[in-house]
Amino acid sequence: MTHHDELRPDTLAVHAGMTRNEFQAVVPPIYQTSTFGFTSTGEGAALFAGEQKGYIYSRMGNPTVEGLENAVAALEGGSRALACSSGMAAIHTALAALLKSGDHVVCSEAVYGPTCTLVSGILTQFGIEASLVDTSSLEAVRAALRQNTKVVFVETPCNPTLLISDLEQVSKLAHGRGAHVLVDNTFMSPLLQRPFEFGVDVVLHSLTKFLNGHADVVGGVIVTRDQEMYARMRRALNHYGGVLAPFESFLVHRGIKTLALRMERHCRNAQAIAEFLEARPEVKWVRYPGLKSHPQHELAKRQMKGPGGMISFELAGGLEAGRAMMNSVKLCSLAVSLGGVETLIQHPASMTHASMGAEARQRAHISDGLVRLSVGVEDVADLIADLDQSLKVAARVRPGARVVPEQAVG
Ligand code: LCS
Repeated sequence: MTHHDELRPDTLAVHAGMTRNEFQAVVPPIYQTSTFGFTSTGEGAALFAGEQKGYIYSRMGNPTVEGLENAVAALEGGSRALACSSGMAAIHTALAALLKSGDHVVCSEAVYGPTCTLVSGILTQFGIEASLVDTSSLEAVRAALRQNTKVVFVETPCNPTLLISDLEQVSKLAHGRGAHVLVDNTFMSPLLQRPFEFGVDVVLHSLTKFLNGHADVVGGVIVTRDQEMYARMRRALNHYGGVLAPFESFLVHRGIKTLALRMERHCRNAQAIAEFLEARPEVKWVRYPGLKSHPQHELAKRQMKGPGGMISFELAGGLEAGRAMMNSVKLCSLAVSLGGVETLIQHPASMTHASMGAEARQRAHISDGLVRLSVGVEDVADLIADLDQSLKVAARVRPGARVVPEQAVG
C-alpha cells in the first residue's frame, strides 16, 4: 500500500505494514531466519555499505519485524520505527542514543518504576545527570531545564498516578533550550494519542501492553519523527542489540489489527468502572482521565482521543483494605502488566514501583494505598460484579486490622 497518508487510523491498524509476498498470502510470513544470503561478494559489500536495499542479518533488519515497525510508524504518523526486545530496551536504547557523559535529562517523576531507576540510578553511573520532576507542571519543567539538558522524557498519562503532561507546551519549552522530547505513549496507544501532532521528537511504547493486547509477548518500539533521528536510533539499536524476534513481531502485528476495537472497549469499560468506584463509599478517591474529578480532565479531552483503560484508586480503609480487595478478586487477575484483553489489578508500591524506593514514590504521589486497575474487554457487568464483591470484603477491614478471610465471615 502506498496511500497510507490518506487512510484513517482504524483502517491503518488493519492494513499498515502488510508487505507483498511471493504467494500473495494475506498474512505476512514469519521470516524465522538469523541471516540472509548474498548472490555475490559485491552484493554483500553493497548491502553493508548501504548502497543497496535488502536484508543482511536479523539484528540489523528482518522483513517480519519491519512489517510491524511500518505499522506502528504509520499509526503514530512518524517517519520510521524500531522494534525492541522490551519496552525497557526501547527506552534504554533511545536515551543512550541521545545522551553522553555530562548531559542532563529531565524525566517525569511518576513513571513506570524501572524507567525511574534507569534514569536516576543507572544512567547516572555513566555521568548523565537526571532531574525527576512533575512534568504535568510547566513551571516545574521550566525550572528543571539547564544549559546541558539534552532530553525531556515524559510519560503521559503517567504510570500509575495518571497525571497528564501538556505535550505541546512541554515540547515548546524543551525545544527552546535545544533538548529533544521523548514520550512514552504506552498507556494510550497511537489510537488515543499521537504525540508527534504536538511536536515531540521520539515516541516510545511497551509493545507488551495495548499494541499487542494479548499478554503473550514482551516487546517495545521506538518511533522517530524524522529520518535523521531514525538513523541515530538504528545505529544505537544495532550495537546495543535489544531487537525484537520475528515470531514476537508477527504476534504483535496480528494484535494491532484489532487495536481500534479493543481501545474502544477498554475506554467504555474503564469509564463505567471509574464511575462505579467513584460512587462507592469504600473508595476514598479515583483517578481516571474520563472523570470530571480528574485535575486535568479538560487537557485530557484536548490531547487524547479517549481516556484509556487504566484507573488508579485508593480505598477509605487504606493499604490493608486495598490488599484485602486485591486478594479477593475472582475474575480480575492479581498481576502486573497492563493493556491486555483481561482485567488486571496490582499494588504499585510493593510491585511495579517498588524499585523506585519509598522517597521517590512519595514525591511522585504514589501512596501506599494506591491500587491500579488495567481494565480489559470483558463484559463490564461481570467486572463490576467482581469488584463489588471484593469491595465488600475490603469493607470488613479496619485500618491496622488483619484481613478477615471471606469464608470466615457470616
Ligand atoms: N513504559 C510503561 C508506561 C510501562 O508501563 C512499562 C511496563 C514499560 C514502559 C516497560 O515495558 P516492558 O519492558 O515491560 O515491555 N509496565 C509494566 C507495568 O506497569 N506492570 O508490569 C510492567
